[in-house]
Amino acid sequence: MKICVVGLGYIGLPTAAMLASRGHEVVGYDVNQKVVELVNAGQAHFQEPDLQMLLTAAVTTGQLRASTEPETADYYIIAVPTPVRPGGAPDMSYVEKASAAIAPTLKAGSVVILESTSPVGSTEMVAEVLRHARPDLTFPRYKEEGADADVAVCHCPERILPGQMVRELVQNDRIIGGLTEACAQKALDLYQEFVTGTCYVTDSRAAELVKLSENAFRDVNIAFANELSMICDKLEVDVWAVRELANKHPRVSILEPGAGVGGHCIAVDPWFIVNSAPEEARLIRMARVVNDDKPHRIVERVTRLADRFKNAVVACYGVTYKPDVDDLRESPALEIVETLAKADGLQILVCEPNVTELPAPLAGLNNVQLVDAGRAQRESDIAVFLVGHRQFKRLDPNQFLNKVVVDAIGLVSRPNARGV
Ligand code: SAJ
Repeated sequence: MKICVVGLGYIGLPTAAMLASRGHEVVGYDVNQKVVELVNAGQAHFQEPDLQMLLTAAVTTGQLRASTEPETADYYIIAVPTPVRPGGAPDMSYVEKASAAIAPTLKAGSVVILESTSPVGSTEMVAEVLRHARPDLTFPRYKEEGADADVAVCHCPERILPGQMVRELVQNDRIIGGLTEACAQKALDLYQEFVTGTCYVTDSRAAELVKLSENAFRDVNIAFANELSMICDKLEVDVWAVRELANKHPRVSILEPGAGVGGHCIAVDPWFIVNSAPEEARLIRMARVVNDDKPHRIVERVTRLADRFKNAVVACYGVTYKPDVDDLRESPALEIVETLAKADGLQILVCEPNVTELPAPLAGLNNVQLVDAGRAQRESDIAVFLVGHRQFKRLDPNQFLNKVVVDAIGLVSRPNARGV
């Protein structure tokens, strides 16, 4: 089978390498020349466990190559960004451009699969763009079964967790949403080859909303935990004790409060639901507001505590969007550190084992330094724990007994509940 993967980013690159490792001829199409060169040189352009190994094998065996031009294929997998515009509307321009770019290369029998997380109706939009560009071919319409179209169009949303992408690509269950049942069947044939989880077949709109619901569910549940942490701060109760003990109930499972919600998915996708159903999506919208507010609360707390010192030295542990990744996208920890760095009179020590230099918003600020954990501990007045990297979990909590600590992630202050 020949497969054209459109977009060699966080989802497209592991997917392309995986499909190549299963013996398919894969061409990765990306508009970014630098990414194409790196992939052709067998180099991943971001860190992800096992990805480099998979990619090296795929490129050296010649099963995977990258190009700045799309090529005619049996299957097309679109994995391009779907960001949110200020105000909450989705920016579907990358999907539209990707669809327009592949349209001239389609042949009768091609299957086009949208994997990018997208608002309800997007798969129909892709079919519309293709139909407009290729009047010589027939395309399916939503739930219009009957005569087979020349080209099948589906939505099979990606569901892989950064940090575990390669494993989850194979093991996770998949949702296969066809514009028609015949479309879904064709996509199913591809996914069943490499997915060891179950593939569930549904229609494209349901598949779109399933994916959005997964991330909105997580956002709402994290918002509950973050709101609880703010309530606990106000009432001077230890949120970690409350969470631990409430979770002893057989039907309660409170997620972890933290610095806020980051990454390119959970902080973005709920807006697609809110934008499509603004009157109805009240809880989902409020969860976004609560999670977006969390970094401000942490900044307020640190600056209030820093007033006790003259030119306080603040050690910030972690700037990535979550533990054990080097990804800084939409990172609430980075937002917190940046705001503190721009506040008056604070010296900031950044301890982040997953980066080798200060990230862009902090580089060049003369009150900010990237330091190791030892120096951060020795030289700081205030320790602010923002991301629970595995290196930080090995720190001895006793080292921080004589410091002012703001522990957003329960790293050193997490109590053990005593069961008697
Ligand atoms: N977080 C908390 N408390 C928690 C769990 C997470 O504050 O208890 C924070 C993290 O620190 C991070 C953010 O939430 O800032 C999101 O992290 P995450 O690990 O929950 O999820 P992502 O964004 O890395 O990946 C999600 C996953 N979706 C779900 O778990 C429902 C993944 O499976 C999706 O493929 C991915 O979004 C995506 O691409 O949509």
